[in-house]
This record gives sequence, structure tokens and C-alpha cells, in this order.
Amino acid sequence: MIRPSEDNQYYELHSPTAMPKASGFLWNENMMIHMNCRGYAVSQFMQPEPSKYSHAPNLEAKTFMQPEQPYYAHHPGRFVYIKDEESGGLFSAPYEPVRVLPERYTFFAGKHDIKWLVQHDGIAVEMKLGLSKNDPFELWTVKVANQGRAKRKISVYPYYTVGYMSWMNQSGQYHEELQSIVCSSITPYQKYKEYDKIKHLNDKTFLLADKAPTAWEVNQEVFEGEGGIGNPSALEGDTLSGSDARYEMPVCVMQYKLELEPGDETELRFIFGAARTEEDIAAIRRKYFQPGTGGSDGFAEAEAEYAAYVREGEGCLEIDTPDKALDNFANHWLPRQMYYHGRTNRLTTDPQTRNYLQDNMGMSYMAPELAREAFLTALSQQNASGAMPDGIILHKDAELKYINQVPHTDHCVWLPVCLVTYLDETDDYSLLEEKVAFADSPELATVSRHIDLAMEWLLKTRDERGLNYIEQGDWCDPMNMVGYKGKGVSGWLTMASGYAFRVWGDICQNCGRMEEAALYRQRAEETNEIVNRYLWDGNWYARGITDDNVPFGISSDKEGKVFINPQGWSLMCGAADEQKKAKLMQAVTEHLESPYGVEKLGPPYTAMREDVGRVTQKHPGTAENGAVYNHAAAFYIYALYLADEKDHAFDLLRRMIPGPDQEDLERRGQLPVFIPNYYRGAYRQIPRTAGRSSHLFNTGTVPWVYRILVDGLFGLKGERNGLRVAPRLPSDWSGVSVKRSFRGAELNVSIKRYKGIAAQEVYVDGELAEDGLLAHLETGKHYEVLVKIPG
Ligand code: CEZ
Repeated sequence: MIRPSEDNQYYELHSPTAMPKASGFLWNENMMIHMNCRGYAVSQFMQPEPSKYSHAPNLEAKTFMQPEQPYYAHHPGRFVYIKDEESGGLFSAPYEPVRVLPERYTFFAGKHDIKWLVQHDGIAVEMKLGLSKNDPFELWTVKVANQGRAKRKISVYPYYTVGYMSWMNQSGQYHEELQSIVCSSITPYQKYKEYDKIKHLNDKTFLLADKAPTAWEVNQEVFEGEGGIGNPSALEGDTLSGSDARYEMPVCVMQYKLELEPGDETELRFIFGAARTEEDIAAIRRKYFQPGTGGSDGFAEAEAEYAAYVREGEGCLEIDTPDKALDNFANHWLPRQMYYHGRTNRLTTDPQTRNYLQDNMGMSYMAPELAREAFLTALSQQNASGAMPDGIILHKDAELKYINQVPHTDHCVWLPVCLVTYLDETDDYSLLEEKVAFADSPELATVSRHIDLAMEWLLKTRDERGLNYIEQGDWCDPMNMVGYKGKGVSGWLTMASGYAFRVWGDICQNCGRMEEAALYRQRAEETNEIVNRYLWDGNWYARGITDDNVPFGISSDKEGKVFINPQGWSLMCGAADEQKKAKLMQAVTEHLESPYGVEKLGPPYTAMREDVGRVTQKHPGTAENGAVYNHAAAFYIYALYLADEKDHAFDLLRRMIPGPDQEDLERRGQLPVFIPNYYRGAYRQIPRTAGRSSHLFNTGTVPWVYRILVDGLFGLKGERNGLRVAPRLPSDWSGVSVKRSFRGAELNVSIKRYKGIAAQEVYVDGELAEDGLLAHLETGKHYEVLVKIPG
């Protein structure tokens, strides 16, 4: 059984083997931990670049967070071995590494903590992982209880992976006075200039205990002996040997010998994470484990502070629909995931510009003051030419890394596309008047002027036909060889520019810049003509045209025939008329829709296409090569709502969330506590793996799904003069209730079908609202809104 807990604070899973990769994640201002149900963990903290304190057993590559990370026996983990001192029986909680199937098992993926309850052989083990609001370490509570009728003598061994810390220097030992295992290392470097940076790093990994252990082990090899991690030799002895690690791989294991009468329970608390010095660890110990004046409990206070921090990430919608699983996801997990993105910038110091802008589009719904700051930060890094950089630098020591060193041409598009959500939500048009400098010029210009320049840049970087150059990529990062010779163009980007002009034109109109409004709307119209002249392939739109003037994403292609992005965005920019719309939707259904959502392209490429690029080299059905890439799927769904295709849109939206039936959950392999960046696609070619989650919870999908709910499904979108009500419920819903917070007002909206009415009618506190516009809403007030829809 997989279900939400009664208070909706957790999602529960009752087997460690049904969905072995099922997981939850926690983050704070400085770290993130992705915890799977069997006890494996991926954690990292910022200093300011992402770093680890719990490593793999071999040299790990430093890279961005990866989808479909493999787990293996020595994968970093957090486990508790339990040994019966009399019978010698051994098991481990939550499940790894001993892999004895417990009699009862529950994994609770929570919002502000992650828990397990494991019962085996008369012993109950409760494990809880929490975080503090700021510190780079984990707060663990382990409770062990005797559930049987006889007294039990057991040893409890908490195990925390330290792994291969450094090829230059690594060691570890137990410190009596700290009641802590402290492992030390030096972050490897070679250029002397780096010394200045590395000398300040938190290079120690520590495990701090609130109760003194009976014994400990700090040497991975000694601990495992010949038995290996699944049956460590060290557990055969009476007590752990207490050895240290001297340029040997460290581990943090402690032993607690317990004698438990029936019903007895022992609680142990641990802190595991990164620190710089022993003094720091001593201070952590004082703060968290030594009662303050009046007996205050630093550990519990930190947990409570963290819970409050997570609760701040509230959305502006609370929904009650016939679809309870959707309600659970939209009310509890979706805003949380969106908040995670906005607060952490995906744990990078140089987020990709488009990601940064879209993540802050999401923040417009929950922390608009942060979104405002972010838009200003992004614009301050724009060039005077109008060009936006590939990444936004968020720390003085940060530099553009990885994909941000590859020129992509779409970043300007996201400015109006994301900003409009902020404006709709807040009506803060004063932002457009703020003055900001440029990356390459101290000259101050208003936000409006900056965005004009961005639009002009998109108009300048077009070929003689009026199609936008792609260089080494657009939204699709790995589409790197369509235009690297300087000629190839992106069909999608041309449409997206058209859409950006249209949105920007509307914004200009709203703030009285009538000339600009007319100009950008005209550019949008012209762009649509260009799109239809060069990109329509008869039944759908092409993805682009290569350096050698070869259109691709067209019917004569064997692979990569249809791409989702140009289809959806042609609806958004208004290029597709009714006839084209019907045809392209038909093509999408035929070539790209699957039970797990709509695929990004199809059929997936099976071999390198040198005039398209490395996207074609990704495994078929993964990531951008034909997975159900949820970010792209969300664009399409948003477009379907704009095009008033409400049933189709809802159907695809629903497929984005794992479940609700068990079979679907197991196939995805993921709990519905986040939307992953993709589900495996290639449904028609490789059905065996289709639907499988990537488990990567960094994705631009979430703000778009939120926007789909606000603007599309529930139709409660802000505009200059108030809130426009225009719900687009699926036909088989008779009604819903929605709580909507909007500019400080609280609205209880009830949307119901009524027989005998021809068009929607909206009443606010009993009064008819013309055109469904709720104007004059006041901050701090409550409103009852009744929406009658025909049905
Ligand atoms: O990264 C995402 C980007 O963060 O891919 C999206 C893009 O729009 C986002 O901005 C689509 O390409 O370089 C690679 O091949 C990576 O696979 C990235 O494309 C991808 C990763 O999955 C990271 O999330």
C-alpha cells in the first residue's frame, strides 16, 4: 500500500522492495539530501560550490545533479545494524545493507522530516531524519524498542558512510571529549592559487552522539572484514575494535549495547555532516546536545525551526476536487517543490538563466519579493546589446560552469514569459520602472528598457528568413549541433520569440507604453507568418532547420519526426489556426502520447545525427531524447489550456503525477511527493521501461504546473484590475472548491455546474461580477465567490 498519511504530512510506503528507488528529499538554506526508502542517501552542501561530506567509495566526478542515479552496495547510506547478542541474529534498518525483509516496514516521506518504522524479531526501530534551517548537517533520531515479552540483549550500530574523502589526505578517529567520530580530509587541488579557497572549506565529516557509545569503528576495511558491508566481520565480536583510519577509508559506526525489558525503549540522537574544525564540532555539541538554561533542547528547537521554514513555502491555492490524489499533490507537494527551487536555486551558484527565471516565476506565487529581487539580479547581468548570459552568477566567487559555457540563444525569451506571472500576481508594475545597470556598462536603464533590448536582440539574431539562430542550443540544452556553424535556426525559438513579443506587447499596453505595445504585437504577427511560411510541414511544425538548410522534426525523418515543443508553442504564439491546431494535436496523440504523459520527441533517435547534436546520442527514451520530459509536457498542457482544450489538457496533466493506482505507482517507481524531470518515454519502441521515473526533482516543470492550475484548470488568474475567473474544469467534474489567496485577499471559490445556463456566471458575496472580473478586492478581506458554469 502506498498512501498519504492522514494528516497529509507524509506519503507512506509499506515495502522496501516494491519501489526500491522510492525517495523523499529535504533541503535547507545550505544543503540538500535525497534519501531513498532503503537507506541510501545523496547529500550535498554549499560552500559556496556544492560539496560532499558523505562520499562514494571511489573518486566521484563533480557534475550537476543527475537523473536515474544508480544505487549499489557501497552507495553512501545511513543505516542501523541490530544484532541480537544472544542468538547472533542480524538485521538492518531501514533495509540496506543486510537486506533482511522485516516483518513490518513503513517509509514516511515527509515535508520536514523523513522517517521509517521497521519491526523485526520483536524489535522496533524508528529512524527519523531532520535538518536545521541553516547548518550543513543531518539530525537523526533512532529509537529502539523491545516489543516482545522477554528481556532482550542487543547491540545497535548506527552506520554513516564517509567514503573516499580525498586522494591527498583522509583520516578519522573517535574523540572522547566530543563524543564524536571526526574524519578529516583536504579537498584535492593542484594550483597554488586555490589554496586560499580550500583552506576555508568544511573538510571534516563528523558523527556526533548525544549518548556515549559502548564502542566505535572508524576504519571501513576493519569494519567490513571478510564479511562485507552486508554482514560485517566487526559485528561478530563483542565490541567494535575502536580503530582509526590513517589514509584509509573512514566510516562512522558506533555501538550501543542495550538490555531492554519488555516495553523498554531507548532513544539515541546523532548529528552527521560537515564541519571545519574540532572547535566547531564542540560548539555544535553544546548547541544541540547540552541543555540550555531552563533545560531547553537545542536539537528539538532546530527541528521545530526547520519545520516552520518549510511551512513558509505555501502556495496561493488550496483545492478540493473530485480527484483526491491531485488535491494531495497540489496542496502539499507541488508548492513545496517549487519553494525548494526558489530557495536553493537547485544548489548551484550559477543557475542557467532560463531556470533561474522560471524558478522565480514560481516564486511569484509564494514569495513575490524574492522573485522581484531575482528579476533585477538577472537583468543586472544582461549585456547592453540585450543579450542575456547563459547563467546568472549568484556568488562573488562563482563562475559559469558546465552547460553555461555553451552558447544558447533562448534566454531573452524567458524575461517577459516569466515576468508576466509576477505582474499578474502582484500588479507591481513599479518593477518596470526600477533602474538597473548592465554587465558591460554602468549606464542605468529601466527594467522596461532592458526587456525592450532583450526583444530587440531576439529580432536581431535572425536569419534572412526571420528565423532565430540556435547556435549551440536553445531550451533544449543538448541540441548543440543544429547551428554551431552559425546558420542553423530553431523553429521552437522563433515561436517562443513570437510568444514573448506578444506577452511583452500586452505588458507594455498595461503600463501605457502604447507605441511599444503596437510594435511588439506587430512583431508577433510577423513572426507567426514566418513560422507558417517556413516551419509548417503539412501535419505539424518542424523543430528547426540545420546549418546545411535541412529542416528536421518533419514527416520525412525516420527518427525525431515530431517534437512536442514547436506544437505547443505554436498554439501559445498564435501561429496555428484551427485547422493546423487540429492536425498537430492529432499528430501529437499519434506519435507522442503515452500512458505516462506526452513524450518530448518521437521516435527517439537511436544514432548520432551530426546535424542535430548530442541530444540524439542520449539513450532512446531518456531525457531530451524522447522521454516524457515533464518540462516540455507542461508547456504543451499550458498551451492546450490557452487553446481551450480542457479535457485533453487535464488528461495529460494527470499523467504527470505518479498514481493514484498502485500499478502506476510501481511502474513509475516513485512516490507522488515530487514531479521528476522525466519519466522514461519510447513507449512505442521500448515499452518495458516506459514510465520509469528519473527521480531527479530539479525541474522547471513545477512552476509551469502551478501556472497551469492557476491560469488554466481553475482559471483564477490575476490581471491589472483584479482577478479574472475563467475555470476550465474537465467535463466529468461537477464542481470544485478552491481557496485562493490573492494580493492579500482570501477567496473561497466554489465552482459548480448548473443546468439551464448558457454561459458562466460569477458572484462575489452574492453580487454578479461582470465578465468574471473580481475587481476592488481588498487586502485582509474574505470573499465568498460562486462560479456557475454550464453543465
Ligand atoms: O538540464 C535541463 C536544463 O536545466 O535541460 C532542459 C533545459 O531547458 C534546462 O534548462 C532541457 O534541455 O546537458 C544536458 O544534457 C542535461 O541533460 C541538461 O539538458 C538537463 C539536465 O537533466 C539537468 O537537469
